Amino acid sequence: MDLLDSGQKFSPTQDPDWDTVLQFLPVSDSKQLEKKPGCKRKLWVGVGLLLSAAAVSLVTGLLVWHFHLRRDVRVTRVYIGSMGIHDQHFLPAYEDPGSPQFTELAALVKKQLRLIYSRDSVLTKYFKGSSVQAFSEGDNGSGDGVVAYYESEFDIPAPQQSSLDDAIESLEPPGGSQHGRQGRLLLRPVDALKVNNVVSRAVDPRMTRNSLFERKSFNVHVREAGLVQSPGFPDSSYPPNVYLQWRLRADPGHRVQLDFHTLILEDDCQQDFIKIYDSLAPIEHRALTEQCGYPHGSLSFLSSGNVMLLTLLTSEEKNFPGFRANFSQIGLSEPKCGGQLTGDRGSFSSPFFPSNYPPRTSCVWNIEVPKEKFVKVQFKKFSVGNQSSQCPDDYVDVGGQRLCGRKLESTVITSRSNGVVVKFNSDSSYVDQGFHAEFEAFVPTDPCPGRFQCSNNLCINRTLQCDGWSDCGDDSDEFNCKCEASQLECRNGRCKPKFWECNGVDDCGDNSDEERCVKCKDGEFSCRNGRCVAETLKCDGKDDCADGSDESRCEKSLVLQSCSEFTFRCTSGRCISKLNPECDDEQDCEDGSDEADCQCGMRPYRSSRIVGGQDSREGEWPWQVSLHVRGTGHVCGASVLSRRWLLTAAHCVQDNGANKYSQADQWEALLGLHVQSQTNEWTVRRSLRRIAAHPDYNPLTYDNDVALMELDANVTLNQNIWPICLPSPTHDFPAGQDAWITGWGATREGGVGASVLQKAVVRIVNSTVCKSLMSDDITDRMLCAGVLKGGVDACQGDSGGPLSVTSPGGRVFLAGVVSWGDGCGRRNKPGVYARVSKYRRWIKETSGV
Ligand code: 4AZ
Repeated sequence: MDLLDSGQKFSPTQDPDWDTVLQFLPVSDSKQLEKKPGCKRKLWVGVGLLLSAAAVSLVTGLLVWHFHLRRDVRVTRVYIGSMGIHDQHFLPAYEDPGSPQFTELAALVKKQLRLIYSRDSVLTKYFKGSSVQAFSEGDNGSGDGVVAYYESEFDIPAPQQSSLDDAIESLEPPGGSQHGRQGRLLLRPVDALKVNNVVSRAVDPRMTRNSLFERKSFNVHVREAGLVQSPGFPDSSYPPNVYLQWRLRADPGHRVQLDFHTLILEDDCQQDFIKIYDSLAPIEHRALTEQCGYPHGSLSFLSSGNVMLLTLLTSEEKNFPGFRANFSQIGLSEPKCGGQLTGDRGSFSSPFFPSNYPPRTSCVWNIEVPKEKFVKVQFKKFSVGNQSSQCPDDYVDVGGQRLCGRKLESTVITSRSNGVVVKFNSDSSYVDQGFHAEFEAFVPTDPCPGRFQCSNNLCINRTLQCDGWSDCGDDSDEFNCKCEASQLECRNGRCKPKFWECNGVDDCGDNSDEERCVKCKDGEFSCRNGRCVAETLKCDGKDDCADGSDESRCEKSLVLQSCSEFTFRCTSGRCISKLNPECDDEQDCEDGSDEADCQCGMRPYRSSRIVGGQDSREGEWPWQVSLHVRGTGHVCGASVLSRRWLLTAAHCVQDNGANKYSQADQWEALLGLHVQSQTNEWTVRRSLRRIAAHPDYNPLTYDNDVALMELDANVTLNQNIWPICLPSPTHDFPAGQDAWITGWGATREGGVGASVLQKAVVRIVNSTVCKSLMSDDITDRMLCAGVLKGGVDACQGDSGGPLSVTSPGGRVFLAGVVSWGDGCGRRNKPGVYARVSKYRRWIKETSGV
């Protein structure tokens, strides 16, 4: 029996529709009956009565069946497992299921399983048969011993399934693998195998779905590096209803390494997913990861031994591009983890960081600093297993203190002597990215010389104390502060710049900076022009404020009598009251113009330099363009508006001495690019036909810093090239809203550009606040965004690129074009962007988009 080819077994209790059979009973429609006159009416009444009687008997029958007969309905349960056999040597022929050696050992394994099950009355009674899927070298990698991967099938009355599960689980103690480590003899006959680590688990129900009509497995040796990909990749989507397995084997004494280059599946893991196992069989407690959608974390995986299983399951609907992954093998002893660390400072990481650590790994670091000093260990990145109080799975232990889960701010632990032992441990399933830590020696009497000591033992510059920002990560630098005259005192004791009061953003964190600003009375609405009108007049279709602001944020759209700077104008000239109605998948204008030209702002395959950013995933920002000056390389960013038009910054296309940047032939646009100097099948390189900088661009003030670029030929849109939506002139991007910046610019002020496209999230900054922060150089055609605490910003080389905002409907709009700033990532210095909504008309007139 090969379960991969045997299809799903009938299992009524797993069928979610099972108890909803009654919904198919005929329903009589009383209204219809009343409408028919005379004898027709009687006839219908008769039919109705008959149908009702039939329905009642059907229900009764079903209930009788449900409560009595169903007891006899038998279901097939399949368990999957592995068995360590330590009196056998692994033979190369065991890799081939067609070889006589495979068949011979498989027969012994099946016999052994039958014997194991015979010791339990439930298992013996319902056991049907076993099959062996594969063998691998013994777990210790020495070539001694063999591991067999098998499936066992049981045929059992439906109500007794749980007793079968219990019996299977009780074959070995919880945690499984310790059982019989010494090689307990489980079989008395002469052909007995010496087995240990017998582990069985019920198969993941998704893997036995009825609809799976193609089940296939592939054997891959990873000695020579190569790649695996889903069927059809990259030209077409993966097929529906398949269950595919790739059994990856490395040489003995090696690990399998699997790095995903692309992974784009349906968002719903119940439908399509990949699952990777540290085993050759899909045994749950050896699962390393399960992924679906468009994952963001590290996608590099390592096995603990020389085997790994990659599975792909797909459903009927919504099939996506799939995956491509590189495989290779590396020696089991690489890299060395743990060891002796000495000196005043140093750093260490979990094995393979920033790739995921392998399962079943332990490392110990002995840190020793000069006598009379103590040790401070600071975790810069930490993502180790699940957060729980006991940390029973994967953990880091620092001097007896266990840490697990995800730590967003840096965590600091100090010792009470000049030495500390740090241990790392990963269990047999579900791996994570791990950690990166630094250690430092300090004098106990003066732990932060010349600096402020946070409650969490971090040291920060004294100037950062009481500046309104939490620099310690635990707020301790912002407690017990005396606010200066230029600061407002929040209720929670924090001090914030005065001009942040009443700016519509909760800067204090307890909203106290926004509470004392209500200018209108209770029951009144405050208009943007400062007027107060009765709350009841809001969204009534009339412009009561006289600036339209009482009609601009309405759930339902009303056709208004007058237009204003806050209302959306349909092509017909009529205005509607709904906020940002364009491309929200609901028709609001009578002429449908709010939903015209909406093939934009979606990642085609998602169902959903930057300072302080992180690598983006390929295809995540399909409107991002890299503009290259011929012979120089990347200079600026741009956004795709259509198959033919790009939008960038006017300051990118100004002549500069001998460099004629205003001329189209100087430039090359790279669309669908992810890594600089690495093009692939989705990348399109285009020359420009025309550049149109905004006629009112001011090179001194950077006002109107936008330029359109026409490509020499239309591009074909693909999964990595897609237009972003343009906001209408009245589109509102409120202060405080999240926005994304993307680009290949410098990763710090004065630094060099990034190779992989970077992304970072910033917030729209209130214009009044921005004007005071940027010494009034901000015009109404500019928009500020940033993280005022500092550290996250666009920088040189990001210019011309997009500031993208995701609308509630999931579409992405181009809120701004990266323009200028006071340095990069400085505190209280947001980035300045050209406000795209101000150029909607000019874009239409110049490009037709
Ligand atoms: C630049 O030089 C640049 N921090 C772009 C953006 C910012 C600063 C400089 C904003 O292209």
